[in-house]
Amino acid sequence: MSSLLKAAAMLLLGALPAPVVAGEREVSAPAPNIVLIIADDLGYGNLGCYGQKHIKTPALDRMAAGGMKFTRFYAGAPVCLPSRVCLMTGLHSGHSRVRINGGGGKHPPIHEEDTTIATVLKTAGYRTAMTGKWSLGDHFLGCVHKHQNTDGSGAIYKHGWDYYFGEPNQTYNHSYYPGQLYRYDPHGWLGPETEANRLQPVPYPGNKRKTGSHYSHDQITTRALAFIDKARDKRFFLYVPFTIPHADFVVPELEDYTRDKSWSEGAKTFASMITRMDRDCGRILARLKHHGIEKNTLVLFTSDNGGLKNFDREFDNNRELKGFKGDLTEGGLRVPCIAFWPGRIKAGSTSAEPLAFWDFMPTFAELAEVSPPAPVDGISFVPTLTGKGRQQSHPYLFFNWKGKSYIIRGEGKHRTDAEIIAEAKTEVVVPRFTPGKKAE
Ligand SMILES: [Ca+2]
Repeated sequence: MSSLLKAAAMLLLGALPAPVVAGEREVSAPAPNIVLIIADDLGYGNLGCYGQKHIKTPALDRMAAGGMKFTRFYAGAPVCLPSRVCLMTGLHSGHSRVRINGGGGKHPPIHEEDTTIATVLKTAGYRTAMTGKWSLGDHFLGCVHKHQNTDGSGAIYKHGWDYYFGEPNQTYNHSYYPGQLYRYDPHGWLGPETEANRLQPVPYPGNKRKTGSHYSHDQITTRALAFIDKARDKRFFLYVPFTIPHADFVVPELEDYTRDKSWSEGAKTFASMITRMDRDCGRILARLKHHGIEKNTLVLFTSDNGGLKNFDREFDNNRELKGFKGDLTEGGLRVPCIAFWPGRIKAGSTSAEPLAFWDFMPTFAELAEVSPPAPVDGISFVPTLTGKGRQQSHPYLFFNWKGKSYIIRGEGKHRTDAEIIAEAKTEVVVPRFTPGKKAE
């Protein structure tokens, strides 16, 4: 009897068919929501769960205790913009199209033909939202800065986002009391509908760059939480690129535990910024639990590049790792990464699998049951997260920055540096993503 006839017969008999029929393919769990939080310039040693002795990070420590901590996880590059391009496209910096950072308020945008994680997840039916530092394009219709009020290739609406709140320009993010942030909400989920191809300024006339009434990090957090409230009964991808602890070093109030320390005001501020961000990560996790969706939500926390030289004397930002942000070294590239998914990820587990920013794309595509774009440099680390299936390992991790290459060797056959560099820097043609169900 065919399964259809069997089901019809069971319905006629008033019996409910069992959800999984023995001998047939197991029905997989529904695709989870995904929340990806990244800090800006947070070092490998800046969290308690990674050995930090002074800065208090209880929420992220709890997240690690209830989830998985990665000890060999790498950003895409040692600075913000090229690292985030790797994250968004699944390509390492030998293949990604934007490998420089820019500066002075001018930054090269992601290309229009680059496919982002948001675009891929949107094709799988996810609602996609970003609150924070985009960095991958600062020319948008609606921006108050004249040179930015144009329609550039990095415009958010061209890269799969349903909702945005923040400041797209990388440099302007580093003011914590900006004159305005921007919202993009064409569906009107968190306020009046905006136009579909432009940002709408949210002015803060009381803000004077380093002082003011509206601390940008708090504004970003508020929208992230509001989006969870709004999207809780839908499948969603929430990307929260926080701006902490990048300079300026400014915080509304110092944390109590810093007050009696002999640290400089700057160090007290730096520690207080990280603790503030930690608390807000805890609020995001609490909000998921409050809505009863934490067991169907994968939350990841990481940082966009290695830790800073600032306040290293007080806080040993990168522990024993050599170098800092901007360096093509372990200290410039290795970052904390924590994954939390109750019931699916074993609590208190640790993974030393070498993984990198370009692995998010194929991991999220697998969870969403769609194909990642091709070609892609990343590998899915779903087997590591869930403990099911065989984890493929990278033969090497490749980084290119300012004309120099850095190779981290993994498993597999021996290759010389020259062979790896030749392979990793071979130009690839990246076609537009064509959505499709994952092959059986
Ligand atoms: Ca950064």
